[in-house]
Amino acid sequence: MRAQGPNPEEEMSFDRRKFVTAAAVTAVSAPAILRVTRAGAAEYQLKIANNSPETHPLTVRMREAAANIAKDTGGKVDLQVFPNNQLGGDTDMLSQLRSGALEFFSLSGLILATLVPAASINGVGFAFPNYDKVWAAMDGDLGAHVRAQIDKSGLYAFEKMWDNGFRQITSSTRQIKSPEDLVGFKIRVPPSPLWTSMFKAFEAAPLTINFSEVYSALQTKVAEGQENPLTLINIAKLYEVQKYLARTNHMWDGFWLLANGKVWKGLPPDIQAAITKNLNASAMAQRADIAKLNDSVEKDLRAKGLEFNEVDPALFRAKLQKAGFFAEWKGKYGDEAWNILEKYTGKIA
Ligand code: X2X
Repeated sequence: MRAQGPNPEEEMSFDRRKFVTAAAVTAVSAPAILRVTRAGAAEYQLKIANNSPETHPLTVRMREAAANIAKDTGGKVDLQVFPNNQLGGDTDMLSQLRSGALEFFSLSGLILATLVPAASINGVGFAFPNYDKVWAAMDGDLGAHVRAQIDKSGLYAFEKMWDNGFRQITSSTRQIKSPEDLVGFKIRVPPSPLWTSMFKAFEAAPLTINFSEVYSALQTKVAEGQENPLTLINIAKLYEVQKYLARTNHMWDGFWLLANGKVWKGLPPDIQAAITKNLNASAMAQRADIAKLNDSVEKDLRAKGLEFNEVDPALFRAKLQKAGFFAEWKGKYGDEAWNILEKYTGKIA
């Protein structure tokens, strides 16, 4: 080491070399996160992507995080935001994340379950009664359990999940008032075994379609209906191609903010700290945004012509129970995980 104080220029280029070498020996597909650029330009150009429109709180708060990360790192990190499936549907973006072509990505735990089976556990039908229980679980032991599994998959998950919401069923053809109305119903579901299993248990006809294709699938009537939280239904303008909305609250769904594991581990600790701090802070703000929107979005959607109806969730839950849905998924997750879930939700089945 030098006897005198380090020259900042030298220090920086030493770090760069070290980083390039580490990336070259560990990464098969050499995630291209480092650009040696002119003085003053960002050292780390990283991409973060999602499936939600520009005005959705998920995107708005990602942009906020990116701006704060640039500020906190003195411009060293340039986190470029690609919202609204600009880089492809969720399935594509997950592949890109795994290969390192994409560095950061928010993904529903249920879809992540195609890679990390434990990650769909929060979506078990009618498990969560309200947000207090959701955040206690996901910020607590249930989230920790899932994150440990994500870690083993070669991805990295930040501590704070982002909200998608409690999901509701929409339809262009018929009102869903009781479980019988779902029989034979052509409903789009996201790519995830839990979703397909649940709507098969309702005797519906689930079609697996990425969100990037949902609007057109509904418009062309390939699918009669879909299910999503109110805020997304509103912001993605699904009311333009749907007539009815049933307040089923059939599951809570949220986004894990994920990083490619090798890319993440290759970043220096101070950069990691700045990214972590700001992504987690923006996640908390994003949850509050959705909570606020939840107060007004129903009125908004009604005004746009969507016809709402309430349902008795007990009837829907009973149908799942009778179909063996809970027993099947308890078996898949295992007793340990199921017990952690029920610690927060109370006895599910
Ligand atoms: O695909 C969906 O429906 C969405 C946007 O809610 C998810 O990300 C799971």
